[in-house]
Amino acid sequence: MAASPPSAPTKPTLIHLQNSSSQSALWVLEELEIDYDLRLFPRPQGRAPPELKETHPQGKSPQLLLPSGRVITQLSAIVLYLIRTYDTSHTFSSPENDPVREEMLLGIGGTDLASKLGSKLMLHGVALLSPFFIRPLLNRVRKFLNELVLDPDIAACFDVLESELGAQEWFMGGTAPSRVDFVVHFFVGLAVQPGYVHLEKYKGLKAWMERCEARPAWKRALERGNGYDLDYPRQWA
Ligand SMILES: N[C@@H](CCC(=O)N[C@@H](CS)C(=O)NCC(=O)O)C(=O)O
Repeated sequence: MAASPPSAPTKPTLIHLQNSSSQSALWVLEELEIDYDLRLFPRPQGRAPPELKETHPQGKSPQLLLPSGRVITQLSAIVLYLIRTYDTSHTFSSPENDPVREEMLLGIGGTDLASKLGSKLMLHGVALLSPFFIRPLLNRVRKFLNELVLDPDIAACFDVLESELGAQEWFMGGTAPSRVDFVVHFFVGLAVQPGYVHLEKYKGLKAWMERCEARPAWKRALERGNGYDLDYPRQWA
């Protein structure tokens, strides 16, 4: 008997890399309580395995594969797609949300913070992994750049986020996290887990992180994922 052809997928598939921002996409899928498939990948030496290029030329995570064959990349776009498609009761987005403020917060908490943290991590990695005899010199350069640009810029992002959150539970108000919370959570964690930023100074953000991580959907996402250790320098050392 001829084998029946493989059935077409009917649900989205998340490509999830260990210890990465795709944990936030997984969190959203769990919040929405929809049916999805998960492909888990380890992160050897911090890099994505080559299989991720089979579905998108950049080979990064997260990727959301749709039954139509469309591949969505970029955490913020994936979260936008998921909420627009599946959040029909507007739990995670209100039609009254100010889209300009939403983009501004995503820019500060995602793009700005991401670029400075990326540079800070890169300098840290170079200093840790370089031959011992040039390490003192690299550490001096690292200290200089951290003090001159990176730390003040990162602190300014945190100051703005703290003030924008104010007394609200969630960045866009309301009673449940929004796209801003889902995306910014990763970058705050990326600063906090290696000890670059201490949340003692940011009482609102500290309580907000705890609120995010107390959600049953976040806990389920952690169980379904394959690890969420963002202290990359400790892993490199
Ligand atoms: N701007 C992209 C960033 C994608 C990205 O760089 N993802 C990282 C994980 S957080 C990755 O795949 N790194 C593995 C590698 O670069 O090899 C987004 O928002 O999704």
